Amino acid sequence: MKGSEESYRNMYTCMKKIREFETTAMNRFADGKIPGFVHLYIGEEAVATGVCENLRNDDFITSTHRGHGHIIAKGGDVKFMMAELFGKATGYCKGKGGSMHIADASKGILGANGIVGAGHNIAVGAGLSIKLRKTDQVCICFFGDASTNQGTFHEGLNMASIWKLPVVFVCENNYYGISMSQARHQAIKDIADRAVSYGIPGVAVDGNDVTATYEASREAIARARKGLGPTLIECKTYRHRGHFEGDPGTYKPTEEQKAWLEKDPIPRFREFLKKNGIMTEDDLAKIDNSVAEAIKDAVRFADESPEPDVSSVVIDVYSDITEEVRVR
Ligand SMILES: Cc1ncc(C[n+]2csc(CCOP(=O)(O)OP(=O)(O)O)c2C)c(N)n1
Ligand SMILES: [Mg+2]
Repeated sequence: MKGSEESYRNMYTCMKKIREFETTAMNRFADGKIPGFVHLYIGEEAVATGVCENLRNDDFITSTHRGHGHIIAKGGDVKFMMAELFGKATGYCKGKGGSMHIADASKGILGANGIVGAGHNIAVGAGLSIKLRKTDQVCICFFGDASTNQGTFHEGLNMASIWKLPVVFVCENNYYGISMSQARHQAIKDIADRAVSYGIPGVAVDGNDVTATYEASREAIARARKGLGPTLIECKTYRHRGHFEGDPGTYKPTEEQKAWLEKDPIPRFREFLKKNGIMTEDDLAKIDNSVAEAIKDAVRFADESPEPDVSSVVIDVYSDITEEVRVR
């Protein structure tokens, strides 16, 4: 047991917060409250949580279409996130971006992203900026298994390795790209092996064990801060839901789903904390309650917020919009 008690507490709270946010989004989507698409992170909480516990506010992350967990773990505000999902004027993108465009530059959150594989080179850009500014910040690039077949993955790792950029590439291998299993979309088992081509360290860890994601990323982040270059970390995990809400996920074998549910990262960490005398059932229940309250507050805030005014429809949508067009 290497982590501090404070880190363990933070990580339990963070995983619960993500789960509560996602379960609420799932229910409100089913009620018809949330327009557009939502891709939930339920089951994968230990990845974003363990990694981001090692970050500072001035570090950066890039995210994906399945971004809620990354954003919460990096300190995103759940009230503004929920309002954005509800399409309200108080949301992160003033209700015009939805789940896949949430960003918060004040916290180094460089954006969720609907384009699979787009984050790799945004992270390389952030890494280059850190290097040129000579700071000891890092950028974490989160991405899925299927995105490692995109050219951007290979281009990104190549540039980051040759320039020794402070980027940690964190692959969330949940074994599926939509309905296509990993075994059908690539001929390798461990995505971490792809690091060899770029002469950088590659490690595969149990992505449902938050202590493992925390430890592996701690080492990679320390390395990056010292100017020793990038690392590829593969976190083996599983999404409990379909690819997006509305996908029944019938392509996932029942036995496979059952086996992964037994490895759910949250009950597992709960047991670990109790068994090692780090937290009691009472401590954990207090966190559960306060997290549930925070998410209820976020829903209340989103529910009570106004819809965006129609006059704002083109504002912040085009980068070269003129003042004249704005006021019309
Ligand atoms: C460039 C591009 N190609 C295809 C898609 C359609 N698409 C959306 S999500 C997805 C699968 C992504 O799988 P993975 O990278 O493993 O992430 P996961 O959904 O499993 O978290 C695809 C193909 C897209 N959004 N962007
Ligand atoms: Mg995947």
